[in-house]
Amino acid sequence: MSSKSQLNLYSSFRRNFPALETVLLTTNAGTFYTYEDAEHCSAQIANYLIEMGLKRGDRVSAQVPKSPQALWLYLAVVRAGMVFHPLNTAYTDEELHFFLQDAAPAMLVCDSNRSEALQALCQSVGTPYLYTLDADGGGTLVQGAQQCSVRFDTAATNAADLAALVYSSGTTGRPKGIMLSHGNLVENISVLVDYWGFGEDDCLLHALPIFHVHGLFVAIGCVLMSGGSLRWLHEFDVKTVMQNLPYSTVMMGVPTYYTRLLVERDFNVQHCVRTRLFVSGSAPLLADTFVEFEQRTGHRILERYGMTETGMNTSNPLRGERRAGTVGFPLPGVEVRICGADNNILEGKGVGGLQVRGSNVFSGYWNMPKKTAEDFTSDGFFITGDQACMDEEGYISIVGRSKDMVISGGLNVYPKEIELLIDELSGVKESAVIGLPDTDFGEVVVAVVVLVNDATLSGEQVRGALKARVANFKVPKRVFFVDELPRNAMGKVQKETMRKEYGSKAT
Ligand code: MLC
Ligand code: AMP
Repeated sequence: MSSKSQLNLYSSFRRNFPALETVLLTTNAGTFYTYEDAEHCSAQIANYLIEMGLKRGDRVSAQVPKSPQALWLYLAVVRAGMVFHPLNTAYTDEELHFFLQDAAPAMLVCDSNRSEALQALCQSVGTPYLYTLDADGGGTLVQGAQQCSVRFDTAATNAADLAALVYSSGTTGRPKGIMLSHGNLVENISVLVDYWGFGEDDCLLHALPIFHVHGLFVAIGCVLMSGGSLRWLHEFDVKTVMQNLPYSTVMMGVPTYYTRLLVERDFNVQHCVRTRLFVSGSAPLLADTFVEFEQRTGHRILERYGMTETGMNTSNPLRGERRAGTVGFPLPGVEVRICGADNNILEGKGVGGLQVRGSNVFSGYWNMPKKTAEDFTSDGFFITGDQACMDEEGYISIVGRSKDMVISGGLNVYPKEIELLIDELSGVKESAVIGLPDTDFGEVVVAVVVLVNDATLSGEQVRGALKARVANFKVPKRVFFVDELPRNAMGKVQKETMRKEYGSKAT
């Protein structure tokens, strides 16, 4: 596919829609929405955005609770050739301030209960429009769009045009906007539909948030690209998942979803009577979880590996052997190589940095050409920052990270961002943030803090100060106070030493 070829993600979905009266989505309350609802409601919102004067390429930022209407908004933005910018609902006003300033959207859509606070924020950063969309689908956006036509000619975008801007934090503490094109998304989703055997008979249990690649592009994408349906839960609640699983053929989740299911003593094979496939990703799935899940249900969880920057890169096979502790093979069209420190290709021997190349890989970071250049090799491979190895049969395992990052319940936390905030607190000399193993979240964020002489500060005070500034999942679950941080001869803080020391004390 050339970057100039005409392509729109929505049009690619639309070509695979079944008869429009077919049910696309059923909520836990039993309300259902058809493909016609998706087509008509997204058309109305797209018309409304254009009526307001928004243009192709404009960013539309959305910090909205999960609802079918939030899905229509995403489809509308893509149809109109605008750029969808999803935001974690846990982000604080301070975090939003950065995102709005950086992405410079033409519109922010938020929950009504946040609109007053965000009105002032929009004014201060110059975001022209603020609309609301609530968990029940109400709010000014849908209300306004209702008078618009249900017909809309999807924009004739090119493969290289941006469809989405998704932020991830960085090792410097400054989040980066990842530019994803229509081509990136169509290519990756089409490959997944084939590789995982999606079809019209599939019903996917959707409990993931829709502000990340996993829930938004992978899970919803596979369904819309194959004409299947969604069992739509507004969050992951284990009891509700168990009630809905018997109606579902596929479930996708982060490892915490599977460990939480296994904690339920009455979760068993009966819940999985219709399910043909369980997919896990976004964080490492422990071999123990894989084994226990198979013992309990007879299903071998299919683990895959991806990133916001690349979509999905590797996957265990649908039909061949799925191996615990591995993320399988490179997906069709994705080139994967493992390289040593001097960028030499390891040819299957030993652990090295994982690099990927393919039309799934993003075009760069928003307004950060220098960072973009740093993260690509001269021959166009993206340096993922993950450490991997490959066994003799070609199965790849992710064994570590060269980037300082914690993944907690499938959400990434960059220690630097939190350390900078802790260091600003009065009485703090310095701090180190690390991830420690946790049976529920996989890893949890923990802070190790050195106070200045005579300062008194409690762990709860540190946590309280952080809660006011960053999303909850980034707030350290524990705070340890020490006289000094362990350092090597070069003065570099030894996080591995701390992980060993505090590993047993964290949970
Ligand atoms: C919530 N909390 C978390 C947390 N989620 N803390 C650490 N890590 C998390 N992931 C906070 C809550 O705010 C609360 O704080 C306390 O921890 C307990 O919350 P909980 O009720 O147990 O959490 P819950 O609401 O059930 O959420 C947990 C979760 C959720 C695992 C269900 O985080 C989730 O759905 N995660 C999926 C994330 C995801 O989609 N990742 C994909 C990224 S895309 P307090 O202070 O109130 O007690 C990607 C690419 C790829 O990575 O390859 O897919
Ligand atoms: P994100 O920035 O949220 O897209 O997270 C991407 C990161 O999640 C990757 O770089 C990996 O470190 C991690 N990741 C995703 N899937 C897996 C997996 N199956 N096993 C281990 N790590 C994973």
